[in-house]
Amino acid sequence: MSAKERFYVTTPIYYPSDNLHIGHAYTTTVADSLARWHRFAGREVYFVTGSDEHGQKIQRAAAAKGVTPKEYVDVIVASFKDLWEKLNITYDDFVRTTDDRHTKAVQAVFQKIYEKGDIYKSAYEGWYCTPCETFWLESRLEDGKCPDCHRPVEWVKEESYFFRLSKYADRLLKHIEEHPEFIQPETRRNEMVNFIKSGLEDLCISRTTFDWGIPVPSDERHVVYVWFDALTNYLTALGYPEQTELLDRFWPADLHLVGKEIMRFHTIVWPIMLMALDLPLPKTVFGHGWLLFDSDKMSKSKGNVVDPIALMAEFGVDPIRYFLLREISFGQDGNFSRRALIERTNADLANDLGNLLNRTLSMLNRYCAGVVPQPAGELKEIDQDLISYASGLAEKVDGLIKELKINEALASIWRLVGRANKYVDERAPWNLAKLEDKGELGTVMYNLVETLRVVALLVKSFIPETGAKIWAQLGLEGLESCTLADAAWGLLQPGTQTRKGDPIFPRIEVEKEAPEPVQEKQEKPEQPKIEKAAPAAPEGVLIGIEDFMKCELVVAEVLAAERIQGADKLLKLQVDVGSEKRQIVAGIALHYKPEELVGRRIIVVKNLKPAKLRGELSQGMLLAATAPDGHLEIVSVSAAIPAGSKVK
Ligand code: ME8
Repeated sequence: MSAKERFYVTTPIYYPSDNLHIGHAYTTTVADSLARWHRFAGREVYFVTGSDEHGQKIQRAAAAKGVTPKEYVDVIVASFKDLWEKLNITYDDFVRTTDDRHTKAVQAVFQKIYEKGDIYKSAYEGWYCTPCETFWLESRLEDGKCPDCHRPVEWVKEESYFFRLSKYADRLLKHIEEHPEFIQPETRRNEMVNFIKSGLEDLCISRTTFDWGIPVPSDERHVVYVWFDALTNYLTALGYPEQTELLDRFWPADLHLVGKEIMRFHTIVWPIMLMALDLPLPKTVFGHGWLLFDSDKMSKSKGNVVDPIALMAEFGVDPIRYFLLREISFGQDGNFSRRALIERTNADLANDLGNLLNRTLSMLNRYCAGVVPQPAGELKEIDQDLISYASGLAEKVDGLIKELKINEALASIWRLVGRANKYVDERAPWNLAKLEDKGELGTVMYNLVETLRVVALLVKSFIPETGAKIWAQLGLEGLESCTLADAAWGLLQPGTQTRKGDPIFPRIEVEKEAPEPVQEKQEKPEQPKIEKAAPAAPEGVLIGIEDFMKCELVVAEVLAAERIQGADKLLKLQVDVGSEKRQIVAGIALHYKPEELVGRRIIVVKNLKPAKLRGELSQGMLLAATAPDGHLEIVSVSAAIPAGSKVK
């Protein structure tokens, strides 16, 4: 039997100098989704994250609070773990650099490289950026400031140990050339190659002007430089310096996932440390882009960070996970905005996926008593089309995930969801249900439920709660033990009793453009103006006529209608409401072709606050009725009633 494939993935270990923000949640959500996917695909996975607790930055932050560094980090590290639990992160190990096992690993690494002759004692005199914990040559500064974070640097002069980076430059360049997958994406590889070619200086790897760090073996006046300390965590997690079974199984790492700003440490310093230790290099270091806020990098000092805990409390976990994974082209920078999050949730989760589940199970309840029927009869081309796309999808997603094309993997799953929604409209089960021979209805309903089963399996690594909810509504069990092979077409058992539940993603109504709410701002923002629409009045609650009269309903003639690019569900209508012309955006594109609407007299709520949908102004709302299976019809009157007529 061939050995199982393995996958060791890591995130950066974050600084507990402050609470984590959505940018940190991004890296960790990506790593978690990859780890979950590879486990699902039957691979042996090890997933490590942690906290980078030493260094001058933390020591100063603790002193400012009047507590010891350890007291300071203990509180913040607990909040990291709480965040990861809320975000459903399934790490196998969490390395704290204050763990004893880590001290042992760092001291062993230092000693081994020292004995090899690649560490020597000298004195450092030069610039240092404390927020980035980085030494800088004068020539690399920009306007005298740190070229990475643009904050002031400090002049440091102290006795230090140095690591002979320069000795390994050629070997590293050769490795990069021979292993194009080592540094990804390609733009980062080019940046790193240029950096190395511009000349590597030996690196200062100890400090003596403060003591919050791991002591250098046999010279305890020095503490190990925080990056030399932190990078070692990837070995600590496997039990280094012991020759453990974990180390044998999982080293070299398959993927170090990091933000692009710390690529130099991971693709130059870390590989050279490993070369000096005679250990193999990680297979891939991927430097992803930044999550920007108003096109600027989020950072505490700029006061523009978004708090993931507050977002999860408001929107739930899976909308946040989905947004991060789907919205941002992996490798590139992407913008975070509340508006984009709401639109993504509504379009992909509520409308596409949620609606497919809801309408399929409603129809199954109505036509088949909620029981999965036996497919019967010959397959039509439309059926074949759906089945063949769904059948090849698991393998396709696996390929995309292996290539780290995460947003494309999700897009390919959502193409199946889109196809299935279209399939409902094309195959119109409500018409098939009227036929005496129920064979074709059985085939169509089976195909829909089976599509949802496949979708639940394929999405569960990315949005785990959603996968589980769909699975439960389909009346299935044993999701945890399913593997990629279970996503093959046709494994759904006819006779399965489904259990329709509440909609899995209620739509979030957007009323107005609003400033983005942020975790912390120099000036407190006004109350966020994007509001969720008031929920529909519960059934049975009576309202007075004066409440109803507040609603100005009029007849409107549709003058023109068109699709909105990039929004499958929306149509943009130009209507005449008697007194004026208005634009209305309505989510009816799956039910009406634009040309079917022109000339119709529809009913609109004229005094609804204007809203923007996909950047298009909507000045009113049309009335429509939706059947439980999702079939939708617009309310309209004949041409005898002119535009502008009141409706009561
Ligand atoms: O650098 N967009 O820790 P750190 C995307 N301790 N990702 C972001 C982000 C943003 N706006 N902001 C942060 C350190 N990140 C070191 C690491 S590893 C041996 C030591 C993510 O707390 C991204 O992964 O500053 C980035 O590289 C990391 O957080 C920086 O976290």
